[in-house]
Amino acid sequence: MFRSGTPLFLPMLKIYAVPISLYCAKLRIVLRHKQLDWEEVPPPGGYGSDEYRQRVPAGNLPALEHDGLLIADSEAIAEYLNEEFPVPDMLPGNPGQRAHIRSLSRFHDTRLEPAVRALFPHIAAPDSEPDELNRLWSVLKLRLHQIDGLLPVEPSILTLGDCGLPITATWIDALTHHFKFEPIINTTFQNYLRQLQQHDAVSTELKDYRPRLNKWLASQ
Ligand SMILES: N[C@@H](CCC(=O)N[C@@H](CS)C(=O)NCC(=O)O)C(=O)O
Repeated sequence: MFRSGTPLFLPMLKIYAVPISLYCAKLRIVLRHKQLDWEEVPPPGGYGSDEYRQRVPAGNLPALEHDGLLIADSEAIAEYLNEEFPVPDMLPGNPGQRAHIRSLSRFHDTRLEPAVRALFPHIAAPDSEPDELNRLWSVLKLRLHQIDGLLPVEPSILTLGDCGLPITATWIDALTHHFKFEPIINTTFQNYLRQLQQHDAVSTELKDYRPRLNKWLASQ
């Protein structure tokens, strides 16, 4: 069944991605939820290569090629997909509700996830700078505390604001074990994550992603 005005030939969605990338996993949740077909390819020339930068000047992953367009940044891609493939709507509601969804996304991308990423240099040598590691862990705890007030109470509809959080929570969980810290994800956030997993797009992605991440961490 085609929407009226939809051409019979639908250009393929091509995603530049690497399997372990957090933001690529976030984007796959959007693609899965919208039941889209996509082709996932590694960045030409490799991650961080000049060849990839010639194609995608920002050099980051994921990037999307579709219908002559090239877009980098998971959130810009997600919003594009939501407009191009509007069902199911992942940015629903009135302007205020949509602004809430966007603020959750922004908080994830600019505050919570960077606090996780700041820990990456410590993964290979967890005992080398304990004070710095403890400091970074406290920042992450603060970010988790701050996000509480932004979480939807009933995430019965999966929105763009939700898609990064289960992946980042998977990282936090894995790093908690890796660094041998006490768990820091509180009950409110845990309940929210449990409800998100009712969505096939989230549970399917996590089923693939969690073991991949654990394997990668063990190899570091
Ligand atoms: N805000 C960007 C962040 C993307 C990002 O940091 N991607 C990582 C991989 S998970 C990356 O490409 N890092 C290398 C770089 O930025 O050059 C997004 O949402 O896509």
